[in-house]
Amino acid sequence: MIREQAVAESAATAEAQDRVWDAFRRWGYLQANLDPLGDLEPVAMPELDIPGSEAEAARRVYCGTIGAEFMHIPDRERRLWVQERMEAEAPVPDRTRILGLLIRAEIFEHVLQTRYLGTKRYSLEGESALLPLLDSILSATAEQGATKGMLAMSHRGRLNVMVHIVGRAAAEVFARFEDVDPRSTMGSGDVKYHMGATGDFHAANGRDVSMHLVSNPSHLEAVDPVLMGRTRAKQMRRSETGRREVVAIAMHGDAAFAGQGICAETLNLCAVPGFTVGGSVHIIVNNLIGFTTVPRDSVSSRFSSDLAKRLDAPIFHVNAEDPDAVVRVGRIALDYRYAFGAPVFVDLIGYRRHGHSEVDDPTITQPLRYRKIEAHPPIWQIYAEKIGANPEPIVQRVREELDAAQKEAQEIEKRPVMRRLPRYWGGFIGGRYDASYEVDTAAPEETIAAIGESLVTYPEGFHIHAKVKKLLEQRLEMARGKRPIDFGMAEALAFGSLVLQGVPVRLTGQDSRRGTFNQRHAALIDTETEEEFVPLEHMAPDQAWCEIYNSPLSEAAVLGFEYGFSRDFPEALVLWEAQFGDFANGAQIIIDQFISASEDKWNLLSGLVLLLPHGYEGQGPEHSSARIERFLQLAARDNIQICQPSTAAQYFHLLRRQAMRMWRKPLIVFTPKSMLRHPAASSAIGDFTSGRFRTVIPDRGDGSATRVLLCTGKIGHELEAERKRRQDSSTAIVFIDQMYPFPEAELTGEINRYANAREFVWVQEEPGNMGAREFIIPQLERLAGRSILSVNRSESASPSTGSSKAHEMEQKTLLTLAFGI
Ligand SMILES: Cc1ncc(C[n+]2csc(CCOP(=O)(O)OP(=O)(O)O)c2C)c(N)n1
Repeated sequence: MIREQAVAESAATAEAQDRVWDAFRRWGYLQANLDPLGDLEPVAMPELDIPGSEAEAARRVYCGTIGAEFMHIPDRERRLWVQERMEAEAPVPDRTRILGLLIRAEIFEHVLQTRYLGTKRYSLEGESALLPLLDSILSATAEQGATKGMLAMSHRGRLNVMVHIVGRAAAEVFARFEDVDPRSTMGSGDVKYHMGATGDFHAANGRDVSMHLVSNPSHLEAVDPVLMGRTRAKQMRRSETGRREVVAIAMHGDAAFAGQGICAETLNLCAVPGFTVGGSVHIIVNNLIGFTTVPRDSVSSRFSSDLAKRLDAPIFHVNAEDPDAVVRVGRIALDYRYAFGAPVFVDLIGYRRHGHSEVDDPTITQPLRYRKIEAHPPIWQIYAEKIGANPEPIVQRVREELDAAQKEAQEIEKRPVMRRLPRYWGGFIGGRYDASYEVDTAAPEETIAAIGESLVTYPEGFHIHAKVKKLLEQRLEMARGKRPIDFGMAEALAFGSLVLQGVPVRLTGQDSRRGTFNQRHAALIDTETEEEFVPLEHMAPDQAWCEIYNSPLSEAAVLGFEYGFSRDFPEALVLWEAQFGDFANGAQIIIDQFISASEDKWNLLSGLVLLLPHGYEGQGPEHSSARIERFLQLAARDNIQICQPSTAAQYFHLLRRQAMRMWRKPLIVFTPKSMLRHPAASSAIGDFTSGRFRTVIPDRGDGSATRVLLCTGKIGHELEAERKRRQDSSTAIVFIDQMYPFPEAELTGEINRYANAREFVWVQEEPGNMGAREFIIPQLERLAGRSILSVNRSESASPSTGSSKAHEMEQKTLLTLAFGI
């Protein structure tokens, strides 16, 4: 009886103890000592006002300099994992290594400050524990078998990280402060704190991890999805071992992480099959300020990391002035990534010693905080004292090393440092277009027939949807030359022929597996089981891979991801599809900052394809225009290609050309909607088995036309129908299927055929302030040596009318004017 009572009592005690610990596991981070300057005050938590030794023990674990947020994770196994690591005894770190890194971080900044007074470097001081943190994470990755660390970060501490983590020579970084010979860089290059860097990290266990810091624009956080896409591509290059070998580490500013929507979009990719990288490590370099703005004005919750709570991921807040805790958290975070293949967050809370850049005076906006900071010793001094080390010899040695590097920098040639591309870029080039790059893109008839057969083949017993079955039967007839080939089939033939040739294909976009316009059906769905079968993955045993994924409902992150992927898979055809071309402007930063400018700024190439459904069909202002005008405005020095294939065969050749040429340039394709199945845009099989992509489709007439209509896309087919209706034999219609690089020779040849022409007219569906007009008319006038008339919708603030009746009237008027101004 007494024994039973004792058992019951001890069970009750254990339960009570558990309740105490659970309270701290759940809420302890809100009372943790996280801010070196004490501005982030503990939250009053009645739940934690618990007396007793058990509470004291729990408080020591959860309210010290680490605040762990993990009780929101639904998976018990993950919670227990974090709990065990937090409640285990803290391992003793290599304090000499930590002190060395802290000193290096700050002396590096001091040398820059004294030698290059007045230039911006975005000092890491106040957050120099970032170096031991990265060191701890990367040393752990080396132990876990990683060979490649992919880093992304913004301005803060970037030069420091380049030298001490990525392994760039300090002299090279200093040389960039000496600036470059302006004649070597006119019109191109970028500032030093945006450039990428490649090198080796020397892990604590003696192994090297090859490092890459991704080039990024000033637009904060825009690089995040690019990092993920690049990581995924590098992982895929290593097949099964990829996830273990390549790790993505993203650093964020606290204000930027809370404020920029692309962070949410990118985080949402983390567990989606087509986009996962097996867990990324995120560090918020949290100095509790963004330029001049304090957290009160930049985030609506307590921590800027709160966005991360949308994921089932742990968040470790850590006081940057306790480097032992910082490196401990780094190790836990990295091990978590490997244990669960899932993302993890470290919120490194420190301060910013100087202004936003070193030319800003922070005492104007935060006088009190900066008074505190001025009186506050640097982290390395506090740490040296804490561990009883004499830092002076190390300080001296580091200073001498950096002084020597600075002298060396003056000897380094003052040319802009452009990135060297990895080996797999060996067979590809950028630069200006040259006609010699063209290749044959036709496919033999037997190949078309064989692809056709595979495209309509599915496993026995597969229950196919009746509508899809009919479509497949039609496709088989197309492949056998019994029916004209439409856009959907042309694309499947392009993909199929490429994978058979060994060229991998990756296409993502919203609803891309079926196709927004019900045109693709890349995946067949069993009507009884919903099992999926992708014929393009089963063409031949030795084919290349083919991945077609539905993406989350994001433009910026998904396009950024695909841009990143294309950067590390140049031999693949990588495509991103917008649901409607209009939505591409949600990814405008990626288009402006990466796709159109990365070769110019960073010497980085990409063969990414954007498929943008475009055309005026009466569906209103939001479903009409992919904004041709904007892409044309971005075009210069052959940086991108801008095309609108007018037929299915043209689309087929364009896609194959993109993959098969050695010239790697982003390709913007305005794709059709209603014309997808239109007979006028369908092509005979002979156009696939011979020919190439034609930049200009000349009129079929003999050149006697007196009126020449020049256009691009759907309107051309409507003009042809109108000409037929009018039985007009004096009007020629010329399609410009490639607007950029401008097909100068082809158009000159075509224009010169019309010696009798009284008028040349540019016809477009778009309003006068949109479409290709502004770009193309001056070019045409230059070639024709005369003025070119224009037919277009009236100038407008929005792309189109919302009324389909009004649309029809406008379209009719366009056609009438085209034939008879
Ligand atoms: C998208 C974007 N908007 C505005 C800016 C201008 N800007 C540069 S740094 C900065 C503050 C960043 O603060 P935080 O993210 O906390 O990083 P910190 O500089 O404090 O390390 C701002 C607003 C920018 N670079 N990018």
